[in-house]
Amino acid sequence: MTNTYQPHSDNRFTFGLWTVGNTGRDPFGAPVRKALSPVEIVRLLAEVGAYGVNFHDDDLVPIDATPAARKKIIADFRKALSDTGLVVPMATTNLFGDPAFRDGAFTSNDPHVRAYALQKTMNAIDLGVSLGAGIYVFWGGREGTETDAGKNLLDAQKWMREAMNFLCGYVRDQKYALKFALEAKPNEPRGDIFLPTTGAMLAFIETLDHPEMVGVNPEVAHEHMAGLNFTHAVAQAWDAGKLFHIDLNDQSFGRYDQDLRFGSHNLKSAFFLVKFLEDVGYTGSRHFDAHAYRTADEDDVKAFAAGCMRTYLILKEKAAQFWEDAEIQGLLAEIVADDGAMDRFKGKYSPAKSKALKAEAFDRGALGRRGLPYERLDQLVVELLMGVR
Ligand code: GCO
Ligand code: MN
Ligand code: MN
Repeated sequence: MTNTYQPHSDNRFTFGLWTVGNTGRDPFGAPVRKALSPVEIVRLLAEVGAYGVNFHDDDLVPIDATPAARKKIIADFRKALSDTGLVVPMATTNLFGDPAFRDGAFTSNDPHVRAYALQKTMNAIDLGVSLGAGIYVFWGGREGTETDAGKNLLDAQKWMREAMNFLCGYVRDQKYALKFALEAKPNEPRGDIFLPTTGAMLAFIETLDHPEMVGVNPEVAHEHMAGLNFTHAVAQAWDAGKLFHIDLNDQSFGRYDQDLRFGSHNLKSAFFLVKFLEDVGYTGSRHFDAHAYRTADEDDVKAFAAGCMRTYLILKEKAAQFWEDAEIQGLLAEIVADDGAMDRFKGKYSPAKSKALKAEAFDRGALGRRGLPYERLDQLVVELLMGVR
């Protein structure tokens, strides 16, 4: 057992420039913290022990930067990366901030906006790849509607598919070793965002020309905003071989998009999530897409970032303890007990199996009388998390 919980590069802990760089501006109030430059953010992340830094094109290079300014910003950023050893595992496009995207980017009703969105993304892909990104995230914050009176929903699906196919074509043409990760969110900033859940994204991916290049980037807050179990969504993505990236944060169910420090709100869900990722051996980035409370000053922002990683590592230790706890394991063994009698019906269909299964006599009453000690098991997990085991 360790009590240091020091982040290590193996943990693949990453943050976006926009996360620790968040100035606390919200719909009701002005910024409360000074804007940090990308170089300052890289230094801050190195100080707290992060492995990598991700960015939107516009986080790094302002959308209206001159070519000379762009060159200098990128050179300074590169130097900060090499000074600190931080890497850039993921990049993404801001397709939501500029007024041009007020009706969406790839699904805007305006063909000029759709074409501009493709151009902006190709440029941002070039930038991301030049800085080492292997994963490219797509979060379509403005892809959606407030009213369904003005947008043909089938056109929107088609435009989204055409955009992904076009950009996969571009990446292949450039011979970039880059994979796409699609991030679902049910709403905010649009009233309803298209493809609102990780499950919807997984189904959409199968309709693309190159589904093997495209996976998902599920985010805790986004499934919780939809009232869903995040770990179940992650498990489905993992089962499909599509968990290319993950956005960790926290969120109170039924609230506005909060982006809270990882594990700060639903500690038990965070535990089951970390346990799942560690159990299956997920090796991708553990990206914290969160920001500090608006009350935070710069020191508190560091505490926020360190807290995300520390909580993850503590929960990882708890997950290992779960597997070592004899009482928990005893109950689990009882719950999943298998006497082997049903082995002859398992697996692939065959006519003989179906015939035998139809002829089998089941004692339905006995099946229904069997209780399961989930209460006892769950209490043990709760006590494990409370630190008394
Ligand atoms: C949000 C999203 C974004 C994306 C980011 C990367 O709710 O605003 O989570 O933070 O993750 O744009 O694509
Ligand atoms: Mn989010
Ligand atoms: Mn996100």
